[in-house]
Amino acid sequence: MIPFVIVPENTTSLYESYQKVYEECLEGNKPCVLSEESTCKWLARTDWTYPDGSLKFDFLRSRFGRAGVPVVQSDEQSDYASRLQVPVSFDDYLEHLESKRPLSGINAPHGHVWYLKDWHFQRAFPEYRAYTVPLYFSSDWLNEYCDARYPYEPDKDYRFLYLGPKGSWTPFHEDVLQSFSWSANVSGTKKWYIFPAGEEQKLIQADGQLPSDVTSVDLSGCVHFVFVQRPGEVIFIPSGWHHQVHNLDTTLSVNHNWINAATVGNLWNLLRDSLNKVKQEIEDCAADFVDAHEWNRQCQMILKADLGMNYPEFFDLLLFIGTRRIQCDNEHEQYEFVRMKDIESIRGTFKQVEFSLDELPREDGAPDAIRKFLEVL
Ligand SMILES: O=C(O)CCC(=O)C(=O)O
Ligand SMILES: [Fe+2]
Repeated sequence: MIPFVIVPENTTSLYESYQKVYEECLEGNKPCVLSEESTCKWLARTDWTYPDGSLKFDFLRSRFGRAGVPVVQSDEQSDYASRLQVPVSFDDYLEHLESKRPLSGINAPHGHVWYLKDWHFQRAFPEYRAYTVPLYFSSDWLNEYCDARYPYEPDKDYRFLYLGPKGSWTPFHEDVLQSFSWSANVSGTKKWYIFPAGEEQKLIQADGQLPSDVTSVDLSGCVHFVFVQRPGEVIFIPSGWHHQVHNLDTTLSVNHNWINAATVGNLWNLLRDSLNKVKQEIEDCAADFVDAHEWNRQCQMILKADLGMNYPEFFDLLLFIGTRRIQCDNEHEQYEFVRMKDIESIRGTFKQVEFSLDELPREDGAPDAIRKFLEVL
């Protein structure tokens, strides 16, 4: 039995149901699924699919065909991170999906399965409002921050579109930065294998690595859920929960990663643990640095390369969101309970980080900004 909550979005009191889902699923870090009604009005569903749910290839081609998209080979068991992303045109990819002919311009044997992954569709077509973020997942510090800091960079957000044929799949992994993710099927069906945070430890192999394909290992001693996600449904994956995903037919989905007050503690723990590992790894070269500040700067550079975020960026994100919430100039103003949670969790995190501020590079202004911020609160 899968302990998923199916949440109808249109309850009589949206505010009450938002608060309930926020507490049970986001703070409780438990998965849930939103029913098909939560996406049925999306342009992505009305414009892109026929009443039988299949994709309107001609519409997609005429509207978005000239865009470049990233595809990966998806038929081999290979390390997730080391898969090579190949840029192709969306036109060529659609042609390949529809005709089953090899992907044009790519020198790969016939029959290879190509999966279009991590396309920053909203950045590519900002004027086309393909979908709206479900209310329950709207407190999103990460994309709010990216939009303000990097509004014109095509890849600097955490909003993605996926499209793959039957048989394409995503190996076993957890999402970046201890983030939450939601994933909505615009068309098609996905089979999910989902593991509560920490449960993946039971699957560590003799080589110290996690398996990339959990369908080929014995899962009997390991708590996990298998869920088949139908067209239109939205699945919520909690922070730190490993998962593996298979497309059971041609499937187009949109997916966001995000962090907020409910995950920020996990992210801070991840940053701290990862920085300690970086320091241990390069301990031998510590003497090569002129002073502690040069050493700290190098450690933060490696942290950024490893995780995609480091301390200065994390503090900048918190200061940005915290300032906005205090000034109250954000679009979720009516949801006062989330605003209060945001302020409280940022204050709590800054209280903890006060002791790590001397690990920042000298020129970083965060320590003063954080101290000032704590004075205001
Ligand atoms: O749909 C997929 O292939 C992967 C989706 C995923 O990993 C996610 O939404 O976090
Ligand atoms: Fe994922």
